[in-house]
Amino acid sequence: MYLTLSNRLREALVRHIQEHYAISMDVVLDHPPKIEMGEAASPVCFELAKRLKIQVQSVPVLLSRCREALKNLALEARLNTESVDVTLPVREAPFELGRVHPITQVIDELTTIFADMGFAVAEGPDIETEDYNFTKLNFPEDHPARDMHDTFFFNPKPDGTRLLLRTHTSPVQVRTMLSQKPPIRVIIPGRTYRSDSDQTHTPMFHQVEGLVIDKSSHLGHLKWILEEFFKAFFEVDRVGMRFRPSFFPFTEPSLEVDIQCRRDKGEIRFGEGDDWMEIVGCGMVHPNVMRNCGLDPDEYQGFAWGMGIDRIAMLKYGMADLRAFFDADVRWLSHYGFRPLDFPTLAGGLSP
Ligand code: 2NL
Repeated sequence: MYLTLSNRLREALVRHIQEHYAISMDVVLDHPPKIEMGEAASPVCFELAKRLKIQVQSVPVLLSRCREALKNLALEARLNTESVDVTLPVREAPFELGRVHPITQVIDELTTIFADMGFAVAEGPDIETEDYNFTKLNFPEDHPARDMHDTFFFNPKPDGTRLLLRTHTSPVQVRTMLSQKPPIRVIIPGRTYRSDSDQTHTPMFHQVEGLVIDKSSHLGHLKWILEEFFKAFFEVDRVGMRFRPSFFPFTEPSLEVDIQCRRDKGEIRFGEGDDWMEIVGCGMVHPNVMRNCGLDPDEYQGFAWGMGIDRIAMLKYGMADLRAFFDADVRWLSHYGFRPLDFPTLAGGLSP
């Protein structure tokens, strides 16, 4: 073990040892600053102790005294040089400087709204099987969504099956139905992936889907849920809705929902005006999907819906370009981001 001291410290230590332990200063100073205390330490220490004219029981005792002396010196030096100016203004704490991404904020907002209606949040993996992403959801084998051009597939496994990046959050509903007994009331917010890239599409985007399964759940319930959601989310007292027939492989009947809006010089207001905006797809869960997920369609029925989180975030907070969401530009985030402690509550107003 080496004990290496700067001259300044050595002198201070010498002074300190002399004052506190009455050890001759000359001897310590005479000694070279590097003291070896390895295997050959005992003769050195013995010699040192003899020359110091004190009773040193062991090397550790000497070392711990030195260590203590050094600590005291360091503390003294800090106390002499440091000062606290209590009149300075308070600096912003780091958590005040950070910002919550609008996607995270919107997920927090919609989770709060659906939680108030009794929905749980379910999560699942981003990497899925073809079976959970397509087959169990009643996609025919030759459906275009299964195409390499639209979906990110991994290389096939020896048994021929392929993993993929989920193209929607529906596989999580499949997992929920396979593992839970109805009544089921869940929402699934999360990342989804499609091979698509332009001003309104990014290869990774966010979706929230909802699923309700019980003995007699029907489209009337769905209509109420969506209406309450849109009123709470867009913070308006009323909102007109329009249901149009549509098609999805996993629902029957399938519907597309428009909400009433007014487009005014680039600004959009919901719940007024005579324009419509398509915002959500939905329907009654297809009996084939129920069966594929272990539920008897003669005993249970339910509905599901899905919408884009990025899109409703852009609509609510007036952000024009989707691609900026994922550029990780701190300037964008400090402008559009939210303060971390302003989390959404229904009582306090969803958005700050
Ligand atoms: C859209 C449409 C939709 C669903 C998602 C769903 C999930 C299961 C069964 C049945 Cl497990 N349906 N989800 C249903 C209808 C529409 O999303 O346009 N999304 C952006």
